[in-house]
Amino acid sequence: MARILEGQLEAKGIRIALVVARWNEQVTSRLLSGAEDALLKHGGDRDTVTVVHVPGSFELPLAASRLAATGKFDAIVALGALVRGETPHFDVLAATVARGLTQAGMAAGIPVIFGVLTCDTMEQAMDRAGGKAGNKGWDAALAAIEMAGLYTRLD
Ligand code: DLZ
Repeated sequence: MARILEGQLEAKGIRIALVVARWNEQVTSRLLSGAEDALLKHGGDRDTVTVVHVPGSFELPLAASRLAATGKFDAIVALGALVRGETPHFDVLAATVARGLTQAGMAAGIPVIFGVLTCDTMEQAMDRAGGKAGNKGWDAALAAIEMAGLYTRLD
């Protein structure tokens, strides 16, 4: 019989930092609410949740990497909303942010979760921030809870 290792959706005692981009705040504030709801509804405690605001998604990996290096968190959730404009700026940002968040998690050895929307329109972004397509902030927080639990089992 195989030995199965997986994280549970139990947030009690897990120290989580939510790093939130202010750009497209009408979207990111909803992602933040969704993430906070998910943590509290899965046994998390307000005292173990830290919220950090940064100007835009480009700054998410910078703050996530710094927070991860403190050793004070079991997981970090990066929340942002990239909405395509008329220039290739969006593609550059999306790739840079994804790579930066991956590197931050790998370097520090804790899960850094990608809760960044990459959408063509603001309508698509709002749909994914508590609208008809759910709330990706909630989903990202669940991934953080599960991965933080899994990491303790992998050690
Ligand atoms: C500059 C910029 C643009 C054009 N679009 C977005 C976006 O859709 N979502 C987002 O989170 N941030 C955007 N930014 C801001 C950059 O992420 C960054 O904050 C600035 O370039 C300053 O480094």
